[in-house]
Amino acid sequence: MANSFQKTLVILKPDSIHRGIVGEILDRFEQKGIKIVGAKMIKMTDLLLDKHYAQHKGKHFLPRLKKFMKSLPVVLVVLEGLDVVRVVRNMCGPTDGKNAPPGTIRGDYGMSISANIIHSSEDLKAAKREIGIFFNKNEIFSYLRPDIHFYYDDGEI
Ligand code: FUP
Repeated sequence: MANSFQKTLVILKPDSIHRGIVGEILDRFEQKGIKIVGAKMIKMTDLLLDKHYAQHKGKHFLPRLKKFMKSLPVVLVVLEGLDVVRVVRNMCGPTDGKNAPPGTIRGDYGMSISANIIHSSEDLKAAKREIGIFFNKNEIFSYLRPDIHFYYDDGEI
């Protein structure tokens, strides 16, 4: 597999679970030609959230955000694909669902800046850090999805 294949972390937040749209959202990634290489459901803890949201330490919205993120379990997913960090960020859309364009996940499902359905890693460095917070190496899988060649030009992969 070419080097520019990347992995990114997606978190389906408590509002996704509450609203029963986890499957629909994962379906979008699978249909885009992005591979699921890790998945689990967990209940967030303060320790995990403090690590994950380290760059937001001290921000006014953090206490509410942490309360929200602990309100129900979340589904953690590692996705793999060409330029997948950027592609998945674009699919999620801007932070505030009210500003997110139709066609994006936040634009199609959300009206909130805090209950905003989904998290995806901002860049490759963040993706590596965030995957390391939630997944052991043996929880991430490498397998062939036989249809994957149909999503790319031969020269791309
Ligand atoms: P994003 O990268 O789009 O997920 O957004 P940020 O990293 O800027 O913010 C992380 C999370 O903090 C968002 F998903 C929602 C929450 N947040 C708020 O609740 N209020 C704000 O004003 C900004 C962010």
